[in-house]
Amino acid sequence: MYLACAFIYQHSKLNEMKKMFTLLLPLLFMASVMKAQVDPFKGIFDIDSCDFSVDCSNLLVIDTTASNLWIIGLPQKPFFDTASSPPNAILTDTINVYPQGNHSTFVMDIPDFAFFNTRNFLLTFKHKYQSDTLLDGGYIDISFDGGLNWVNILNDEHPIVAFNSENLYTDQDSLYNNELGFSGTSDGWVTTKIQWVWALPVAKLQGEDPKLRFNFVSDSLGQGQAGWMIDDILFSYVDLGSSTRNLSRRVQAKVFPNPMANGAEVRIEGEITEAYTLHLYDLLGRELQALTRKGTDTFWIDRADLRSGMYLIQSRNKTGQQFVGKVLVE
Ligand SMILES: [Ca+2]
Repeated sequence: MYLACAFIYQHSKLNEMKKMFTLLLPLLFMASVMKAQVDPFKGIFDIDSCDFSVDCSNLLVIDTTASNLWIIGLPQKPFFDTASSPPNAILTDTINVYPQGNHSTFVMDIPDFAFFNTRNFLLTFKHKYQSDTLLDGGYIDISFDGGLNWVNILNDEHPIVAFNSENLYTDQDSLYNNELGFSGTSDGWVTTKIQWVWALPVAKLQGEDPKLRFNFVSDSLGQGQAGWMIDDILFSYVDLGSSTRNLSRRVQAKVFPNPMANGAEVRIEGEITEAYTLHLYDLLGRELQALTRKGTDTFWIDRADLRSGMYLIQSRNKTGQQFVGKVLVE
C-alpha cells in the first residue's frame, strides 16, 4: 500500500524548495477560478491505493443500511461486465440493475497527512456509470465535521487555494435531487482526478476529520440501469514547494543521519516557548512512537520495527501539532 516512499527520497529537495508561497498565491487563486487540470506543482507522491483485491477497509467504509447498493465484488451484469483491474471493483450491486428511490453511499477519510501536513489531496479513480441522464447518478460530497454536514465538492466553500479536476461532473450536470453529479452512460472507463489545495494558514481550516462520501441516487421513475462502478482508487498529494515550511518556521527538526539505518538524532532549532514532545508518524498520520529526549533540544529515533520508508516528525504542545520534519528509514 505504501507506494511513494522510494520516490519521495528522490525528491528530497522537498525541504530545500524555498520559493515564496506568497508569490504562488495569485496563480493558485486563478487556478481555482478556472477549475483547471490537476497541477503537479513540484511532484506527485502517492500515499495509498486500492484496486479492491482486498476490502480496502483502511480507506473506505460502506454504509451498512439494508438498502445500500455499494458492494465490493465481481461485476456480472451488462455494461458492468468486468473491473478495471479484475477481478473486483466497488459497484452498485454486482448483478442487479439499480432500483428506484435509492440513495447509497460509502465514505473515505482524507488522510491527516494530506489535510493537516501537506494541506493538499489528489484523488484519482477509474469509473463507469450508466443511469437516467440528469436524473439518477453519482456525486461526491465532503464533510469537515466528521460526517455531520456534507456539501457537494463542487459547492464546497471551505478555505481553499485551488480546486482542480479532470473528468468531473460540472455545474451543468444536475440530478433529480438538485445535486450535481455524473449521469447518463459513460464512454467506457473514465479516469477522474480531483485535487484540493487548502488555504494557509492551517489554523483557518475549520473543523477536522475531513471525509469524502460517494453517493448514488435514483428517483422514483424509469428503468433501472447498471448504476456506478469504481475501481483503482489512488490517494496522492503534491509537493507545493516551500509552502510546507511556512507552518514550521518557528521550529525545525534536523535529523542526523538522514536517511537513517538503526537510529538517528533529532535536533530542534528555532523559537520554542512552551513544553513539547516529539512523535513519529507514518504518511497516513498514524503515530508510531514518542521520541526519546536525549537533551534539552535533542531526541533519538530508534529504528525498532520501522519499515523502510518516509516518516514524519511532529511536535506536540499546548497549541497542537506542528509539522517539523521528515526522516527516511533505509
Ligand atoms: Ca479492481
